[in-house]
Amino acid sequence: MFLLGCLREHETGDRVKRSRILPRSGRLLVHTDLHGNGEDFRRLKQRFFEMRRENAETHWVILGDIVHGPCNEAGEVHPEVYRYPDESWEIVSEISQLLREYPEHIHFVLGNHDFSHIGGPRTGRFYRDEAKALESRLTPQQVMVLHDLMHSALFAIIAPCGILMTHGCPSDALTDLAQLEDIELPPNPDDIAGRRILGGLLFPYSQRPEVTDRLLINLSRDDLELSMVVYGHDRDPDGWFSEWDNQLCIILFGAEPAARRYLELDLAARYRSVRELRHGIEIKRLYPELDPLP
Ligand SMILES: [Mn+2]
Repeated sequence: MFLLGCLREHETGDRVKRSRILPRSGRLLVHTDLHGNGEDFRRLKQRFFEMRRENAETHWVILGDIVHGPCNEAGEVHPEVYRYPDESWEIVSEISQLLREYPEHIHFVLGNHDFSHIGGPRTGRFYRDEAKALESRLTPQQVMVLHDLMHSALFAIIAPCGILMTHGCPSDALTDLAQLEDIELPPNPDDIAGRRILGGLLFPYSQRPEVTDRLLINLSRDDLELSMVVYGHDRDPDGWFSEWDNQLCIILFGAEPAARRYLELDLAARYRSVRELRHGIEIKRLYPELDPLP
């Protein structure tokens, strides 16, 4: 038992849950891709606690890519989107702490940048190897906290109000949430099917509408009908886009502050299509005090 105390959760043999179904009442705050932006993170955290004061059943879904901010050169070339200090470590540390305090109400989903720290393909947008660049600035204890958070991450979340939430825009390789529970992190090289499913969740930027329809039908149940995927991973200056009525990408990173968007949803509602989500009510600007972009 003494030894067990020294082991981290994912090393004790306790299975980490990879998917979650949210309750049918309460409020839901959803956003994606922080990429080390501490100002965006603090604004969202403040909003979570405001919503929680109004309704104790408020849930906060963080859809991955919390780490890897821009390099200084990118900040000079595109200051409106990329000039901010990289607070990846501070965000990792705070989310880890918040997950301990609110394990039932805060939900962290793995993104491909997060995955790159625990066996996923290395990303190289701002540095040749962004995982290596971040870890080289951390102490061994901090690296351990970072890896623990990524190892404990979810892969997908369902809200019975009709929404599947993932980091990328998922393929239809996933036919049952139970498939996610067998995928190891880092993935077992022999688990071809599991690697295909995980890749299908983390990397695609869009799908043909019929692929998303198949995915949503496969994951729906008699009492739980899914009508759209909410995801991140992509960038767009408008702060959001929807390719079809069943896919909605919400964007912070890569959009100017005035365009950055996140979602506030009613878990007791029933959203039948992306078109039912209203701007200013469900699709919200993170900085509404700024003049909207033309
Ligand atoms: Mn991504």
